[in-house]
Amino acid sequence: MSPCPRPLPGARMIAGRPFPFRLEPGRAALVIIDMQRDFIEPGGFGASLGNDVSHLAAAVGPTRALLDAWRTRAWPVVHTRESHTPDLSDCPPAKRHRGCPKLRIGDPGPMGRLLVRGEPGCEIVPALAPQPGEVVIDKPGKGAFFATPLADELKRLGATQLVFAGVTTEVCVQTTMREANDRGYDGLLVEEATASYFPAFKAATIEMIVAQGGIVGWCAPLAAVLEGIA
Ligand code: C5J
Repeated sequence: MSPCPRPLPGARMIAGRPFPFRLEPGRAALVIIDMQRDFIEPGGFGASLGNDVSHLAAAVGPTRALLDAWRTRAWPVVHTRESHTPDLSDCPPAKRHRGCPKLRIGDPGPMGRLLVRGEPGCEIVPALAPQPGEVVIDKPGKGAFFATPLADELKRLGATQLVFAGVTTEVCVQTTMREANDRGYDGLLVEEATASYFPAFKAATIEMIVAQGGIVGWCAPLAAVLEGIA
């Protein structure tokens, strides 16, 4: 029986689930979701919701390893930030007023106004700071395609496959992966390069993605991705 999927000349086979992922060099963008201080560090938006932010730190190093691999090869890199304009005109009241957090989006905290563009907390953590030439998408929603130029940017870059890292696994990462899937992209989530405030939710999300023959996409360990593209 022939392997599924069949290797193509020039493609790199990544040992993923539920099947090997056939990565096409230069056409696979690394999409790093919301690795912002507001989610990862104490005092930010994630902490204001009552989360234990220490769970997210583990994803920074593996994401950096992916970023280095993509940068070395000059493959496309996209960073996203969940963020709002200072007047909050792009933040629906339903989002701002949900629940009973200590601080709401736009309120001043130790790292500036929560999830507001230009504030220190809204920035991507220093280890993953975008470099010139890399795309940065400010997104008002959980999904990175909603109300953003992401699709146009991917077209400009010639990207047809998306390799995902970032936080949080079951919220913005999974939402974006599902949006991408519906738009015809092949998506691969790198397991150590994503994290959740709830480790059980991360594990469940990975299972949801790969179930039913990869109904949302693929998942693979970092080592398999680095080995596959080496
Ligand atoms: C959340 C995100 N969890 N980036 N945002 O509100 O996942």
